[in-house]
Amino acid sequence: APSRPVRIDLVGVATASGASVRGCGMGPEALRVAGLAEALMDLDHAVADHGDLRRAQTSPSTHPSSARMPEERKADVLEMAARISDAGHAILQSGHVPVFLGGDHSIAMGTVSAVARYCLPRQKPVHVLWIDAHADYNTPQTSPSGNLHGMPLALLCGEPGFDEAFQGDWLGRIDAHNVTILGARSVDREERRLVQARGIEVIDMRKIDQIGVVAAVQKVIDKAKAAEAHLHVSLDVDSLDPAIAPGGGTLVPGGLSYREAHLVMEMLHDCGLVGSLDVVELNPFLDHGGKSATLLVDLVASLFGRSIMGEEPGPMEFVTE
Ligand code: 5AB
Ligand code: MN
Ligand code: MN
Ligand code: MN
Repeated sequence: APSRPVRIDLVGVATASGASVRGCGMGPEALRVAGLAEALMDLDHAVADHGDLRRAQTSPSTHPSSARMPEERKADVLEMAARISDAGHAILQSGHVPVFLGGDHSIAMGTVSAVARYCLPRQKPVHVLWIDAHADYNTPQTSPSGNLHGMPLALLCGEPGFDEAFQGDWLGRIDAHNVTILGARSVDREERRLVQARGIEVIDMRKIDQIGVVAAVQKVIDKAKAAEAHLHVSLDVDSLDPAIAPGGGTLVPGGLSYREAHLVMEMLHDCGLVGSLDVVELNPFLDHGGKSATLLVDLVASLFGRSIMGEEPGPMEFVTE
């Protein structure tokens, strides 16, 4: 029997302002071309595509990487975060499941704040599963690059060090104890210190090698289940091994394998707690013939109930009420 169908709303965010490598602004379109909506509809879900949020004006750059000024990019990121937050909040209010298509990972400022704005007033705790090669827990002081896609978790957890301009619905909305980072293998020195000080759970690649993804993900699921939480999943393409997902601007060797990644998604589906998703950092300009885009679509399909033998292991209960 098929899983309980839900209504899924796709929101593209065509931006690379949080990154220094350009191209992930094309991510949403590549995911569409790879058949995201069709894959979800094939699982009997209803899908609406809201199109892309994007900057009205694009300024030219002759650089292969973004040559735009950091201050200008920061203003873009913040403006976009506010728009994403409102769009996501409206979707959750309608009882639908938002799936945000990045765009660089700075968009999670807006996506997670949408979830927090919706859930927290309803006494629903928000747990975040951050699947990434990186911790994305830098502040402007600790960041080696200044790129905002390396900072969204710190901002969401209320880390000090962000100036007035960063005021917004995202600031400190998430309790660091409700965050798990899965798949990490590149954490900056100061960033590591902060993550440890705040008690964020990091299931890094070594830990995954040692205990396996099943035990790793089960821990996250058990915790979210006990708290009756809304689980938000933020999937960065660079969590995957570069051999299977070359389409990213910040690749790190030694990532999740094809089956590890699918198993994570299958388990997340079965737990029934996932109520929102980000798919970020896909860079079609660097991808090899749609390889990474196709893999991401298949992973999202697994998260929304695709299974090898079509079995229904239990009721799928999304938490959007
Ligand atoms: B991504 C780095 N830690 O802060 C930094 O791709 C990389 O969203 C951040 O995970 C990578 O610049 C951000 C060196
Ligand atoms: Mn990231
Ligand atoms: Mn990353
Ligand atoms: Mn990246």
